[in-house]
Amino acid sequence: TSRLLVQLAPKQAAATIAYQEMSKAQKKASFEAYYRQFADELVAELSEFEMPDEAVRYIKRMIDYTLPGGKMNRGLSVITTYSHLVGNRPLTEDELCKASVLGWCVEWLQAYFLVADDVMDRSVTRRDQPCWYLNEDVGLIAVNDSFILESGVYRLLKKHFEGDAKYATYLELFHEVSYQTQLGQLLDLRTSPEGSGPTLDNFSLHKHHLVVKYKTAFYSFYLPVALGMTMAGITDSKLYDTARDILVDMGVYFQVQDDFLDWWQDPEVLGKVGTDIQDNKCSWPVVTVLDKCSAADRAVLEKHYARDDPASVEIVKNLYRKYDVEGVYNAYQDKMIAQLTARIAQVTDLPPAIFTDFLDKIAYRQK
Ligand code: DMA
Ligand code: MG
Ligand code: MG
Ligand code: MG
Repeated sequence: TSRLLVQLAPKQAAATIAYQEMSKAQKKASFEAYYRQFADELVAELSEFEMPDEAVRYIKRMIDYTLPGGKMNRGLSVITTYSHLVGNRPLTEDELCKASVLGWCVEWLQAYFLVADDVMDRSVTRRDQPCWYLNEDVGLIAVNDSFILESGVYRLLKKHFEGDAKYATYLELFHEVSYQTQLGQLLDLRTSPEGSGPTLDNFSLHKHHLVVKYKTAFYSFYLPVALGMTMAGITDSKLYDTARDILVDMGVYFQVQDDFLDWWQDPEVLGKVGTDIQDNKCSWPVVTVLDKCSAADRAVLEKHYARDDPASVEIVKNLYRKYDVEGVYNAYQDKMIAQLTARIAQVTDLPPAIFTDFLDKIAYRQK
């Protein structure tokens, strides 16, 4: 082995990347360049599965439609985490490639959830374009497409990590958080049954917390960091507990932002049209109002929430204004950021920058 190391050393030394010194735009460009490589790998191996040209073209179109164009916070956080854990020394090309595979696997997982989520939520736009299922030749085929996106995670992991001592841990992490997310989506959808009219009695801040913890926090926040930790060779479960505690709460904050922006933000800025009011969602603005509104206003909500009618939606939004959901939200953000910052400052067994970097990406976000 020592002879092998000597042979490899010059090549690796020549190909090191000072990741922390790269600008935000450079990090994004590097990550995006890997997208083309990984997407092409998945498309190329379809010939081994006897897929006719038409099917290959469809899958290529589907992944190119559903994967790029997001903020890529989740994927990029895998690389940032790893980089902090190795002391911010320059990464070798091999390390950057591996961390980028894991990052893109998180983005593939996210695309899988979003394609299915948009069907179930009957959403209209996502990342500034019509939702995938709304393409004329797609429709409910999008359900199977979401499964193909999920398989992309495992194809990429197999291709790049089969035989690696950490392969099973990576698989385990993706399986675990996928199940948590699916359970969260179940709670989200069962709390908002379709065609039932409002189900306000099912809604509460407590219920909201449970839904968003499961549907969003684990896969969006814990997963990327846990992957970076695994790649860096961390095995102590206590460290994963420390990370999970902070990141799950950061994820809850992130989904409260998503719920608030759903009604408050201009769809042009957000890249998607909000549907939570029409969809009878147990979303943060409505539980915030329910928590403090009069019986008369609760009756107004009973009448107008969950109606696919612009006049009813406007009445609900007026109640959000009446009960100053925006002010409550601003105070909530300040409180969450202060609390998370204080907790991060207490972390001694992991580099706190892992968490501050992630928090900086989402604090006071507008989209
Ligand atoms: C997002 O919930 C959760 C998952 C697992 C996709 P959401 O429906 O509020 O997301 P969006 O607002 O992006 O449709
Ligand atoms: Mg949705
Ligand atoms: Mg949803
Ligand atoms: Mg939403």
